[in-house]
Amino acid sequence: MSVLDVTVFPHDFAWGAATAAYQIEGGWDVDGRGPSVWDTFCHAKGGVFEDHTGDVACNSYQLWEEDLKCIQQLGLTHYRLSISWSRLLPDGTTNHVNPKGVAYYNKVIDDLIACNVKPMITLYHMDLPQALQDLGGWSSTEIADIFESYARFCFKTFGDRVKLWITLNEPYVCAKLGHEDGTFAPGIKDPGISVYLAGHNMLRAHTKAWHTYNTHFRPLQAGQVSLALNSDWAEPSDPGCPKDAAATERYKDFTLGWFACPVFCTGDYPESMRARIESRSLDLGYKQGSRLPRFSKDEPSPLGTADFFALNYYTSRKVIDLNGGSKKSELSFVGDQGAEGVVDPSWPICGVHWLAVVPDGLRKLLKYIKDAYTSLPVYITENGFSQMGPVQIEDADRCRFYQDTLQEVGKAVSQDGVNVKGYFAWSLLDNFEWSHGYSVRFGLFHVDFSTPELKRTSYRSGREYAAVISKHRSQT
Ligand code: PNW
Repeated sequence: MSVLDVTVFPHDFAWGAATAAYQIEGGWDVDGRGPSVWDTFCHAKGGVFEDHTGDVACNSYQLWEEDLKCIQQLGLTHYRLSISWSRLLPDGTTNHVNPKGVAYYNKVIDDLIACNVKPMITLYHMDLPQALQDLGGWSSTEIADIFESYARFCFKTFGDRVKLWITLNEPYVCAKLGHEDGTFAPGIKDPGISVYLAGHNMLRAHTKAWHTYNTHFRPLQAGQVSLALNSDWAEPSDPGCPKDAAATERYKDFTLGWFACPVFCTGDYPESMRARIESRSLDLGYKQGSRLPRFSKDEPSPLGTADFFALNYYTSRKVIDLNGGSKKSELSFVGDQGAEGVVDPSWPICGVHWLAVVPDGLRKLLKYIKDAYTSLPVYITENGFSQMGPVQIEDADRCRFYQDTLQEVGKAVSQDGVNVKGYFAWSLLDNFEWSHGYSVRFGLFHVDFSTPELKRTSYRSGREYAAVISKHRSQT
């Protein structure tokens, strides 16, 4: 990656890679871990490519030290990992703490710090304890307080060493794929209803956890807490068409704004969501009150509950207006949105079908976040490129992708004045890619899933990322 000008990145820039517990840990039923919704979803069969499961995954529960070697080989300054809630608290509540779970994460955190790598910890990355799903999961009101207790436990146990926290990863994906489309655990298909309830309770849970940290832990621990929001960059399919332009604004509101507006702007959902969901509920004869819940005056507001902006960016979309189409009369999230995102035929697709490679979309999105939402520092908490089919250790396309993307991030910093504090590649390792199982590889390190050793081997992109990091660290 010789052409990349690394001097544009601030001297304390966080160079990271990210993973998530269910996608790498394995050890699903050992040492007192309770099941999560993804264990149930995978074991039920039919929802995941060739019925793959995370039972073993990269076996990072036992092979953590191999992961640490990869982290050191890359020269990362930061590593983003998630805690398996049900490994720590097998039934999801602090009534039962699993000491082996506590010991595992203590070791990971201590090892990272001993190697001068700062941990960024995600409390929830799609893997709700099954015991809590049995109580209604994210659709139940009580989940927010249960999450707050879990977060408090983690802050108390690990917060002396962990200074960067993400409460929830991608509430959009968890709510939409898990409760509307049913393609992610817990596999609920309840179009147009559960999606908003789940999203709402996630925001309530995040809000409570942030306040707990702010009041009880920040004074002593001095860390920062946010939630990781995913968003595509979106532009009108036909830039001259006012309907497409309006649809694009709705698309952004329903994706990023759904969570960013309550936290960074107004304390409530975007106006467009309120208006659309309410009027469509009336039109479609839905009588059980608003499908988009209201924030109660008796609870703290989500407004101001993030200390930085955490962005997961993968791809971009061209948006077409859907108001005249078949979705008009359908009770669904996409019908409410009245917009559909499509892939521009000129964009290359990498691996998974939804992942069009559009590095400059990240620069545009960063500028949009600064202009529309907040001037708080931004961490890009996920961004990556997938491979399908035959393994290519010499992954020239992925190398080009990281080079182009980091160049765009550099422009956002130097030309657009966006305060980008760090970049986390998704992912450190090839891992369990949710409904695609192991058929899609996002790693900087290849994992050989065909042998029990699960050997990690650096892709060329891993070596090039290491070179960028080392160059930046030697120049600044
Ligand atoms: C993110 N989609 O999820 C997650 O945070 C990671 O766990 C995941 O491995 C990564 O992106 C790559 O997919 C997404 O279907 C999962 O649009 C699915 C989608 C988007 C993001």
